[in-house]
Amino acid sequence: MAPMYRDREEYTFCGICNISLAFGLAFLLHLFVVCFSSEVCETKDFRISPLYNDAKSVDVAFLNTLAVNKRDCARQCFTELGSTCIFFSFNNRDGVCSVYNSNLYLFSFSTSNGAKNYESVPLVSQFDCYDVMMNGIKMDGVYTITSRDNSTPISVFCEISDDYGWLVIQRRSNGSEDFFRNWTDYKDGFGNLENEFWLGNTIIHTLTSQGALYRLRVDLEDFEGNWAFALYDSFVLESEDNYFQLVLGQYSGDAGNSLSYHSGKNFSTYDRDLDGYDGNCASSYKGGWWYGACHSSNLNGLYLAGNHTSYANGVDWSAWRGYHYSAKTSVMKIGRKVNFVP
Ligand SMILES: [Ca+2]
Repeated sequence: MAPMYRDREEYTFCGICNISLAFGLAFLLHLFVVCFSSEVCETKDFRISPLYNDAKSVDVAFLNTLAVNKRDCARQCFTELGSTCIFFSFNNRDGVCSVYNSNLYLFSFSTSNGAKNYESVPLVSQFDCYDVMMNGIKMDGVYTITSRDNSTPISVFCEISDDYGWLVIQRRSNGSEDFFRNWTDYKDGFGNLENEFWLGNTIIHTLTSQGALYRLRVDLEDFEGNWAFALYDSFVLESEDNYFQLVLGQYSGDAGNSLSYHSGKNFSTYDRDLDGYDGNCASSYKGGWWYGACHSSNLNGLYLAGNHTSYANGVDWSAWRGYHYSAKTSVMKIGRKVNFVP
């Protein structure tokens, strides 16, 4: 049985002409009417579409009609399209119901006019790890998602729980990867998604600018096996034109807040000094980060494995273990903000 997600609704309609079954039976029995006389039922999961806050290209509906409520709209979608009904939009104010059979990544709907959009699960296109989870995936691992802007397939590592999916943008766990890298490496990403990596500033920018809102969670582990976390209730990485500037929301957690200082700061690397300091923070502290003058956290610093005598150049989170302790594990991950009222 499929898990029940909080924003997921099951619709079952009987007496629908299931196209493949109808033609199959019609061929065998030479009776097209069997499609309507047999009790053919169609069941599908739909979820309210969380993504389409902005209005870009709007696809042409298969049918625009009127419905008394969303269930009636769903019924009309099933009646018209059968199993190819994958999306419907219903506006409570004027009763306008639009039904679609196109690929989801073509859609971009405004919800400002009061319409709510429902998409079938599994999704035709998954835009992040929340979608991967919604499609029924239950294991952590590398999955392919599709960016909404240019439809480019992207491999990402998803951490999946029962009702949530995090997309990992950074992992340190054993020091196998060199993180003292140049602007281009941080821009394009490096490392191994199953091990240590930086996903890449361009991809992170693309993900956080595709119309959905994201949170950032930072998980830290010391060499005694203690974990701490920091959660930021919004997270955006600006474009390269804006120097991959970090924009963070409110902090919560038990690791201490060592990232808000970096909100509004440019990304800097040793070969691209965009920090707010006379010297070169990236060179001094051996990482790529949103340095100011210079930092309160340095999770892309040297993997110094615990206590270090050098100052502030390790995988440091100052509010947690100060400037002389380099974490065993650091995981930075983004998750879509989900707040559905179907
Ligand atoms: Ca500088």
